[in-house]
Amino acid sequence: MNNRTLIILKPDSVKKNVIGEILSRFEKENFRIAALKMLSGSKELFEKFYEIHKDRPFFSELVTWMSSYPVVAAILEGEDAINRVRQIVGATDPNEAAPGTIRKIYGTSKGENAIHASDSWESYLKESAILFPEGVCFAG
Ligand code: IDP
Ligand code: MG
Repeated sequence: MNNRTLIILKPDSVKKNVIGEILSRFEKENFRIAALKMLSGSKELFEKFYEIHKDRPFFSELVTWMSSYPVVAAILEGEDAINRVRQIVGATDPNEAAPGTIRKIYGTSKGENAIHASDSWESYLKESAILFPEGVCFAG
């Protein structure tokens, strides 16, 4: 399966007041928003979410930052969603991201890079179970 993915508009995007702009970009790229919420996640929630990075030097900074301010999480539905959304999102470091990608437009640093997007179907299943345990609100 590859027709859904999960994104998080990170604290920097919410602070910059570009939630609508970024969601609109995905709608224009033919994705449907299948679930959507704003949340203030705890450190524990983001420790679980980013568990794969627990031994990386930036882990503590990342978890503290993600839990420091509200974020917006969404499940996007569309053909080849995982790969297409990662392309639209761009490289982790906004300085290295291709022109026109969300991280190039809105990101400021490798840490504060505007948006998260699932990197595989397995990641999507894990991430959506954490952030949307109630499931999607809409399909099709
Ligand atoms: P990705 O989000 O492009 O998949 P990952 O390497 O999986 O990038 O890292 C997860 C998140 O951790 C990044 O989006 C970024 O917010 C943060 N991060 C990654 N590398 C660094 C770093 O070197 N310094 C600070 N934060 C980082
Ligand atoms: Mg990643």
